[in-house]
Amino acid sequence: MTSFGRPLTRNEDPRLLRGEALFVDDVELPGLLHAAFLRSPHAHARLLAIDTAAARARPGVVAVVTAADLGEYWQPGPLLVPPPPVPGMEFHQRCQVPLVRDKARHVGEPVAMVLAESRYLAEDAVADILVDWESLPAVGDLEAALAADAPLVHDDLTSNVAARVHQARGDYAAAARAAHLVLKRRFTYDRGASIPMETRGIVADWDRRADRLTVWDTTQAPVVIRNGLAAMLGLSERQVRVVAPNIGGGFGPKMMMFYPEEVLVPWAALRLGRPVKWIEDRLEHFFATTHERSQIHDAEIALDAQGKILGVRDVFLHDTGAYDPYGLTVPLNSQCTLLGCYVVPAYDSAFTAVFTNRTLVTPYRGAGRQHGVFVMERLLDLAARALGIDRAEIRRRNFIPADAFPFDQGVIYQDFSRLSYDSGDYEPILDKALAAIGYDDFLARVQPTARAEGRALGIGLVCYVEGTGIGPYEGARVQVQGSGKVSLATGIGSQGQGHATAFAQVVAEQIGVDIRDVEVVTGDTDQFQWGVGTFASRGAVVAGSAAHEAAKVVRAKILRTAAAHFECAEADLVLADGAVTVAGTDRRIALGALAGLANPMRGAVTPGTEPGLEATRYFGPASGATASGVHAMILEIDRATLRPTILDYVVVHDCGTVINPLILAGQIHGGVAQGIGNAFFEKLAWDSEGQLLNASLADYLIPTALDVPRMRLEHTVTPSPLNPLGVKGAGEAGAIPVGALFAQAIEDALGLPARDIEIREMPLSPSRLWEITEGG
Ligand code: MCN
Repeated sequence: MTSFGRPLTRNEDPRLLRGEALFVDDVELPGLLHAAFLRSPHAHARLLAIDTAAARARPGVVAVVTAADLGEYWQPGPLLVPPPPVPGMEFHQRCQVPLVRDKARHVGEPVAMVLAESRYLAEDAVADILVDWESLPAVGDLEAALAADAPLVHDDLTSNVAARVHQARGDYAAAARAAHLVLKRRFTYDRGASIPMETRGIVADWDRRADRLTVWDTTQAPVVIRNGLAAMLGLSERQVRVVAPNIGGGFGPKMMMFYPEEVLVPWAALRLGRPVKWIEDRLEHFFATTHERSQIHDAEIALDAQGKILGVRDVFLHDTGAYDPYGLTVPLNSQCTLLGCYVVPAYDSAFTAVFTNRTLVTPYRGAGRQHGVFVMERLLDLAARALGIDRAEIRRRNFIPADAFPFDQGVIYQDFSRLSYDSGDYEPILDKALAAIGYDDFLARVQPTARAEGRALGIGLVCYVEGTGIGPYEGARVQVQGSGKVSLATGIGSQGQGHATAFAQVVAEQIGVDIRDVEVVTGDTDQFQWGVGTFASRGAVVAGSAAHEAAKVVRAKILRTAAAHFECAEADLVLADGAVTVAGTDRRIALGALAGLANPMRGAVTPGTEPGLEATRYFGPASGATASGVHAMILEIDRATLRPTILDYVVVHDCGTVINPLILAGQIHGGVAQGIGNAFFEKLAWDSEGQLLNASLADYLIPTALDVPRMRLEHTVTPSPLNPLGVKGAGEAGAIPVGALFAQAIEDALGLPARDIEIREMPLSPSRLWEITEGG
């Protein structure tokens, strides 16, 4: 029976559950040194002098490294994502240096690295380092950063503007003039952190006999790290092996290539000839691992009297933090995703990315899409309220019709192509969601009854698209081994997405083996040489398709080899259960034995043939696949404490063909949990000087299992025509719409329309909600 599409439990779980899986911190090597970092306590300060003598003198300390010690290796990191090809755009690239030499630009920026026999000694020695700082006024606030007299984060620029991008199509001014209603509002979405269970970590080992550097790294992009490290350290790519073993969550920030520690730890291992380990502690994680979200939007929507959108205008600020190595991925995603599931005849959107003295901003699950969805869905909610149209109905009236795909949105997207939705059908998704949550019954019966009892119950429903599966490419090698097991290697890494199972299902589908007999290797550059990384929900689409293509070639080789062996036609063969059988006979050969036949001592290589049952294939999609969905929620607000309790939560999701529904459900559940955190718990609090005030899990609250409701998940399937599996990605969908959903459901629960109070900011908290609703 085929395994593709079945909810199989994960191949990787037994080892993980038994605690036997290798994580970076499990790597122990003889002679291991431990690194600890002195980090800037200031958001903005000039480094006048640094005295490391006491630290160096401490017993057990092997080296103390400052910017001066790095010599030619003291270079800003590479620009990871170049600016998009939008005509007239402005972009100032400022990448982070490995150690502060002249000026620190955010709290937590590395200043010195101590290498010692233990982490304890290294930490003690960090405390011995004396730095003479000249503290400078800092830019800790997004809007203040643009004031004429704002301190400059980068002295060589004339302002804190990092980029300006304007994309427009249609005539918004004319749309607004013709409109029955023009609604203009300000929306804010504040900063959050991704908080993976495992923080970042690196172990580097220079093997002088083999002339090779091995780096275990919690990265989402092992091949890119391998190539970059080779270039930065003056080694060939062959000399560097990067292994991203099991990783306890990445969510985007582990895609940041390169963090200073990612260069410094391998550099130290090479320099000292001893292996070096650094594991980020949770405090460091708050300051030194990238954040996301903070934007301020001034948006307006123009509609006719029936609620048809005539145009949208959006002008927004995006906080990029102190450096912008990741280019404009996040604000560009916000700009594009705002268009959502809707026909927007005129769109005019301009953003300014702004340097601040805060931790860098790079993609975190959703990668800017939350903001776009929040702004658009809120505009529609408020417009529906003003026009007296039902919330579901106003969305339905504006959906892109099912026969309009592929649908050109006319804006430049994250992958620098023009954003085009490959396929979709939004009305059935909405209908399923309305039915599942009991929308009509809730409004007609449940809510009035609850209100009569003094209870504040509200319903929300939010539509969204998720751009997934962008290129440029991934590759896969499939090989039948002599043991009969099938191996699959790809260049991407896994951080918990279940690739070892889902990709095994893709391969097993072609080769007719049990998925437990498919050994999937991801994240080891010695196993697969090329690849880009796990981000933008592209694993299933891009690496999955490469695995499919490679497995198809292997299947053909299997049948060809078996036909020659049995001296029969390929059409007479059945490939199943790890063996090839001549149909209707007992003539059978196991795949392992066939692999031996395909790779004999003699005669395998004749002109035009190659030995072995193996193949390598690459897949690069023409453009991304657009998944879509509706989340609907019923919640109750405790009137005394303003704490919400989610009573029901429905997700209807279309990610094309589903490889493994169980994994998919896990992806959605995890995403929603993170979305709930972003919406109602998690907010990084800063003072105006760029100091982070809640850098601990006691102060920065993340949702617990008790805060995450049971979810009901349903699917529709609109296959993508852009890849052979028909799949679309699903990794970020859970997180994207939750903020907008909370805002709508809370307004509904508190009966806010009547009181003319609007929720236009994320994240919320009971106290913030009290301020909004009570005017505190
Ligand atoms: N899948 C499926 N059928 C589909 C689509 C996906 O069965 N139609 C399965 C895939 O085979 C894969 C999983 O769902 O096993 C996620 O696939 P995909 O949507 O392609 O996402 P990626 O593999 O590219 O993973 C990246 C994505 C992103 S962008 C973030 S952020 C995120 C996420 O995955 N980070 C995660 N989910 C995460 N899950 C865990 N546990 N940890 C993270 O860091």
